Amino acid sequence: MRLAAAISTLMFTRAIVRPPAPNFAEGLTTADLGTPDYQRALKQHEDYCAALERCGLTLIRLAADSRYPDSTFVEDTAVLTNQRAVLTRPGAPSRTGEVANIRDALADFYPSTLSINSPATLDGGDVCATGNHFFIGISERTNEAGARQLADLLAQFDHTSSFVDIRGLSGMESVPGTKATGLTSQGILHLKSGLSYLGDHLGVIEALANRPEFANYDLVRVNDEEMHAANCIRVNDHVLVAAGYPVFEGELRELGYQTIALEMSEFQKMDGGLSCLSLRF
Ligand code: CIR
Repeated sequence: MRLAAAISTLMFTRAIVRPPAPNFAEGLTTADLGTPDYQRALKQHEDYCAALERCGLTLIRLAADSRYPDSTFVEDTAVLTNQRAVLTRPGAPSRTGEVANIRDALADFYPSTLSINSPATLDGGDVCATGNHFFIGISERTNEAGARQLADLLAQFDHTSSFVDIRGLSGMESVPGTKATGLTSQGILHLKSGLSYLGDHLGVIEALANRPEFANYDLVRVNDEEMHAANCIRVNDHVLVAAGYPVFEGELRELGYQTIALEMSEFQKMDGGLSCLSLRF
Protein backbone atom coordinates (compact mmCIF):
# COMPACT_ATOMS: atom_id res chain seq x y z
CA MET A 1 0.00 0.00 0.00
CA ARG A 2 1.79 3.08 -1.25
CA LEU A 3 0.31 5.59 1.16
CA ALA A 4 1.16 3.40 4.12
CA ALA A 5 4.75 3.23 2.91
CA ALA A 6 4.82 6.97 2.50
CA ILE A 7 3.59 7.53 6.03
CA SER A 8 6.42 5.48 7.42
CA THR A 9 8.98 7.74 5.73
CA LEU A 10 7.29 11.01 6.63
CA MET A 11 6.45 10.60 10.28
CA PHE A 12 7.33 13.63 12.36
CA THR A 13 6.79 14.24 16.04
CA ARG A 14 8.06 17.79 16.45
CA ALA A 15 8.49 21.07 14.64
CA ILE A 16 10.38 24.25 15.41
CA VAL A 17 8.46 27.40 14.56
CA ARG A 18 9.02 31.11 15.05
CA PRO A 19 6.35 33.76 14.54
CA PRO A 20 7.10 36.75 12.32
CA ALA A 21 8.57 39.78 14.10
CA PRO A 22 6.91 43.21 13.85
CA ASN A 23 9.51 44.20 11.22
CA PHE A 24 8.77 41.12 9.10
CA ALA A 25 8.02 43.39 6.12
CA GLU A 26 11.68 44.51 6.10
CA GLY A 27 12.80 41.04 5.02
CA LEU A 28 13.95 40.04 1.57
CA THR A 29 11.45 39.68 -1.20
CA THR A 30 11.22 39.57 -4.96
CA ALA A 31 7.44 39.24 -4.98
CA ASP A 32 5.46 42.15 -6.26
CA LEU A 33 2.45 41.49 -4.06
CA GLY A 34 2.50 44.46 -1.70
CA THR A 35 3.49 44.91 1.94
CA PRO A 36 2.44 42.17 4.33
CA ASP A 37 -0.05 42.99 7.06
CA TYR A 38 1.59 42.04 10.35
CA GLN A 39 -1.55 41.13 12.27
CA ARG A 40 -2.78 39.00 9.41
CA ALA A 41 0.64 37.32 9.21
CA LEU A 42 0.46 36.49 12.93
CA LYS A 43 -2.99 34.98 12.47
CA GLN A 44 -1.86 32.94 9.46
CA HIS A 45 1.15 31.75 11.43
CA GLU A 46 -1.02 30.72 14.35
CA ASP A 47 -3.34 28.79 12.01
CA TYR A 48 -0.28 27.09 10.54
CA CYS A 49 0.89 26.08 14.03
CA ALA A 50 -2.58 24.76 14.86
CA ALA A 51 -2.52 22.65 11.68
CA LEU A 52 0.84 21.14 12.62
CA GLU A 53 -0.57 20.29 16.05
CA ARG A 54 -3.61 18.74 14.41
CA CYS A 55 -1.18 16.53 12.49
CA GLY A 56 0.18 15.33 15.82
CA LEU A 57 3.29 17.45 16.19
CA THR A 58 4.59 18.98 19.40
CA LEU A 59 5.79 22.48 18.65
CA ILE A 60 8.95 24.15 19.87
CA ARG A 61 7.88 27.76 19.68
CA LEU A 62 10.80 30.19 19.47
CA ALA A 63 10.37 33.87 20.26
CA ALA A 64 10.02 36.31 17.39
CA ASP A 65 13.41 37.84 16.55
CA SER A 66 13.33 41.33 15.08
CA ARG A 67 17.11 41.31 14.55
CA TYR A 68 16.32 39.11 11.56
CA PRO A 69 13.16 40.07 9.68
CA ASP A 70 13.24 36.79 7.70
CA SER A 71 13.70 34.61 10.79
CA THR A 72 10.16 33.24 10.70
CA PHE A 73 11.38 31.18 7.71
CA VAL A 74 13.20 28.74 10.00
CA GLU A 75 13.45 26.02 7.38
CA ASP A 76 16.39 27.74 5.74
CA THR A 77 18.64 27.43 8.79
CA ALA A 78 18.97 23.66 9.12
CA VAL A 79 18.56 20.32 7.39
CA LEU A 80 17.25 17.64 9.73
CA THR A 81 17.33 13.90 9.26
CA ASN A 82 16.26 11.30 11.75
CA GLN A 83 19.90 10.88 12.72
CA ARG A 84 21.52 14.25 12.33
CA ALA A 85 21.07 18.00 12.22
CA VAL A 86 23.06 20.05 9.73
CA LEU A 87 23.19 23.78 10.35
CA THR A 88 23.16 25.68 7.10
CA ARG A 89 24.97 28.81 5.99
CA PRO A 90 22.20 30.85 4.35
CA GLY A 91 23.07 32.45 1.06
CA ALA A 92 21.63 35.85 1.94
CA PRO A 93 24.10 37.71 4.21
CA SER A 94 21.23 39.27 6.16
CA ARG A 95 20.16 35.78 7.25
CA THR A 96 23.42 34.13 8.36
CA GLY A 97 22.91 35.28 11.97
CA GLU A 98 19.67 33.30 12.23
CA VAL A 99 21.55 30.03 12.53
CA ALA A 100 23.05 30.50 16.02
CA ASN A 101 19.67 30.60 17.68
CA ILE A 102 18.50 27.50 15.84
CA ARG A 103 21.64 25.68 16.96
CA ASP A 104 20.60 26.31 20.57
CA ALA A 105 17.05 25.10 19.90
CA LEU A 106 18.31 21.90 18.26
CA ALA A 107 20.73 21.14 21.11
CA ASP A 108 17.84 19.79 23.17
CA PHE A 109 17.11 17.15 20.53
CA TYR A 110 20.35 16.37 18.73
CA PRO A 111 23.50 15.55 20.75
CA SER A 112 25.66 17.32 18.17
CA THR A 113 25.19 19.28 14.99
CA LEU A 114 27.11 19.41 11.74
CA SER A 115 27.66 22.62 9.78
CA ILE A 116 27.98 23.98 6.29
CA ASN A 117 31.15 26.06 6.18
CA SER A 118 32.45 28.99 4.12
CA PRO A 119 32.70 29.49 1.20
CA ALA A 120 29.73 27.19 0.89
CA THR A 121 26.22 28.56 1.20
CA LEU A 122 23.07 26.50 1.58
CA ASP A 123 19.44 27.32 2.36
CA GLY A 124 17.22 24.59 3.78
CA GLY A 125 14.58 25.57 1.23
CA ASP A 126 16.81 24.04 -1.42
CA VAL A 127 16.81 20.60 0.17
CA CYS A 128 14.04 18.14 -0.55
CA ALA A 129 14.23 14.81 1.25
CA THR A 130 12.54 11.89 -0.47
CA GLY A 131 13.05 9.06 1.96
CA ASN A 132 16.73 8.16 1.85
CA HIS A 133 17.47 10.34 -1.15
CA PHE A 134 17.94 14.10 -1.03
CA PHE A 135 17.50 16.50 -3.93
CA ILE A 136 19.67 19.56 -3.39
CA GLY A 137 18.91 22.65 -5.43
CA ILE A 138 21.72 24.84 -6.69
CA SER A 139 20.22 28.29 -6.69
CA GLU A 140 20.92 31.96 -6.10
CA ARG A 141 21.19 31.02 -2.39
CA THR A 142 22.80 27.57 -2.44
CA ASN A 143 26.09 27.36 -4.25
CA GLU A 144 27.78 24.28 -5.66
CA ALA A 145 30.14 24.08 -2.68
CA GLY A 146 27.14 24.10 -0.35
CA ALA A 147 25.42 21.35 -2.28
CA ARG A 148 28.59 19.25 -2.26
CA GLN A 149 29.23 19.79 1.45
CA LEU A 150 25.73 18.72 2.33
CA ALA A 151 25.91 15.69 0.04
CA ASP A 152 29.18 14.62 1.68
CA LEU A 153 27.69 14.98 5.16
CA LEU A 154 24.56 13.06 4.20
CA ALA A 155 26.66 10.29 2.64
CA GLN A 156 28.25 9.67 6.04
CA PHE A 157 24.81 8.55 7.19
CA ASP A 158 24.05 6.51 4.09
CA HIS A 159 21.83 9.05 2.41
CA THR A 160 22.17 9.58 -1.31
CA SER A 161 21.88 12.99 -2.97
CA SER A 162 21.61 14.53 -6.36
CA PHE A 163 21.77 18.13 -7.48
CA VAL A 164 19.09 20.07 -9.32
CA ASP A 165 20.34 23.29 -10.86
CA ILE A 166 17.46 25.76 -10.73
CA ARG A 167 19.41 28.87 -11.70
CA GLY A 168 17.74 30.64 -14.55
CA LEU A 169 14.97 28.06 -14.71
CA SER A 170 13.26 28.61 -18.03
CA GLY A 171 9.60 28.36 -18.82
CA MET A 172 8.50 30.88 -16.17
CA GLU A 173 7.20 33.55 -18.51
CA SER A 174 3.81 33.54 -16.88
CA VAL A 175 5.18 34.39 -13.45
CA PRO A 176 4.78 38.20 -13.29
CA GLY A 177 1.40 39.01 -11.86
CA THR A 178 0.62 35.48 -10.68
CA LYS A 179 0.10 34.59 -7.06
CA ALA A 180 3.23 32.51 -7.07
CA THR A 181 5.55 32.46 -4.09
CA GLY A 182 9.30 32.33 -4.30
CA LEU A 183 9.00 32.64 -8.05
CA THR A 184 11.06 35.43 -9.45
CA SER A 185 11.28 36.66 -13.01
CA GLN A 186 14.47 34.59 -13.21
CA GLY A 187 12.84 31.43 -11.90
CA ILE A 188 12.30 29.97 -8.45
CA LEU A 189 14.00 31.18 -5.27
CA HIS A 190 14.43 27.73 -3.74
CA LEU A 191 14.06 24.20 -5.06
CA LYS A 192 11.06 23.69 -2.80
CA SER A 193 9.37 26.77 -4.25
CA GLY A 194 8.65 24.44 -7.14
CA LEU A 195 8.79 20.93 -5.73
CA SER A 196 7.37 18.97 -2.79
CA TYR A 197 7.72 15.36 -1.79
CA LEU A 198 4.43 13.85 -0.76
CA GLY A 199 5.58 10.37 0.12
CA ASP A 200 4.94 8.56 -3.10
CA HIS A 201 4.39 11.46 -5.48
CA LEU A 202 6.31 14.60 -6.21
CA GLY A 203 4.30 17.76 -6.62
CA VAL A 204 6.13 19.79 -9.28
CA ILE A 205 5.66 22.95 -11.28
CA GLU A 206 5.53 22.50 -15.04
CA ALA A 207 9.00 23.97 -15.48
CA LEU A 208 10.49 21.08 -13.47
CA ALA A 209 8.19 18.34 -14.64
CA ASN A 210 10.35 17.09 -17.49
CA ARG A 211 13.61 17.07 -15.60
CA PRO A 212 15.29 13.65 -15.84
CA GLU A 213 16.06 13.79 -12.10
CA PHE A 214 12.41 13.11 -11.36
CA ALA A 215 11.79 10.45 -14.00
CA ASN A 216 11.36 7.68 -11.43
CA TYR A 217 8.64 9.48 -9.48
CA ASP A 218 4.94 9.78 -10.03
CA LEU A 219 4.37 13.48 -10.53
CA VAL A 220 1.45 15.66 -9.64
CA ARG A 221 1.93 18.56 -12.02
CA VAL A 222 1.05 22.03 -10.82
CA ASN A 223 -0.30 24.25 -13.56
CA ASP A 224 1.16 27.70 -14.17
CA GLU A 225 -1.80 29.51 -12.58
CA GLU A 226 -1.34 27.54 -9.36
CA MET A 227 2.46 27.50 -9.16
CA HIS A 228 2.52 28.62 -5.56
CA ALA A 229 0.69 25.43 -4.59
CA ALA A 230 3.82 23.39 -5.38
CA ASN A 231 5.18 24.40 -1.99
CA CYS A 232 3.13 22.09 0.19
CA ILE A 233 4.14 19.78 3.03
CA ARG A 234 3.33 16.23 3.90
CA VAL A 235 3.02 15.95 7.67
CA ASN A 236 2.18 12.44 8.84
CA ASP A 237 -1.20 11.59 7.35
CA HIS A 238 -2.04 15.07 6.02
CA VAL A 239 -0.77 17.41 3.34
CA LEU A 240 -0.80 21.09 4.18
CA VAL A 241 -1.56 23.12 1.08
CA ALA A 242 -1.90 26.83 0.45
CA ALA A 243 -5.53 27.91 0.19
CA GLY A 244 -6.84 29.10 -3.15
CA TYR A 245 -5.45 26.44 -5.49
CA PRO A 246 -8.42 24.15 -6.11
CA VAL A 247 -7.05 22.18 -9.05
CA PHE A 248 -3.96 20.99 -7.24
CA GLU A 249 -5.77 20.36 -3.96
CA GLY A 250 -8.47 18.45 -5.82
CA GLU A 251 -5.86 16.25 -7.49
CA LEU A 252 -4.28 15.47 -4.15
CA ARG A 253 -7.65 14.50 -2.71
CA GLU A 254 -8.37 12.29 -5.68
CA LEU A 255 -5.08 10.54 -5.03
CA GLY A 256 -6.22 9.84 -1.47
CA TYR A 257 -4.37 12.53 0.44
CA GLN A 258 -6.11 14.35 3.27
CA THR A 259 -5.44 18.04 2.78
CA ILE A 260 -5.55 21.04 5.12
CA ALA A 261 -5.71 24.34 3.24
CA LEU A 262 -4.10 27.35 4.89
CA GLU A 263 -4.09 31.02 3.97
CA MET A 264 -0.52 32.04 3.19
CA SER A 265 -0.99 35.43 1.54
CA GLU A 266 1.19 37.46 3.93
CA PHE A 267 4.09 35.02 3.69
CA GLN A 268 3.77 34.87 -0.09
CA LYS A 269 4.44 38.59 -0.13
CA MET A 270 7.84 37.83 1.38
CA ASP A 271 8.61 34.91 -0.96
CA GLY A 272 7.71 32.36 1.70
CA GLY A 273 5.51 29.30 1.68
CA LEU A 274 4.36 26.45 3.87
CA SER A 275 7.60 24.51 4.04
CA CYS A 276 9.66 27.55 5.07
CA LEU A 277 7.76 28.15 8.30
CA SER A 278 8.87 25.07 10.20
CA LEU A 279 11.65 22.60 10.78
CA ARG A 280 9.95 19.25 11.10
CA PHE A 281 11.64 16.24 12.68
C1 CIR B 1 14.09 35.10 1.88
O1 CIR B 1 14.16 35.70 0.81
O2 CIR B 1 15.05 34.52 2.35
C2 CIR B 1 12.79 35.09 2.62
N1 CIR B 1 12.12 36.35 2.45
C3 CIR B 1 11.92 33.96 2.14
C4 CIR B 1 12.50 32.62 2.46
C5 CIR B 1 11.61 31.52 2.03
N2 CIR B 1 12.16 30.27 2.44
C6 CIR B 1 11.98 29.15 1.78
O3 CIR B 1 11.42 29.10 0.70
N3 CIR B 1 12.53 28.05 2.31
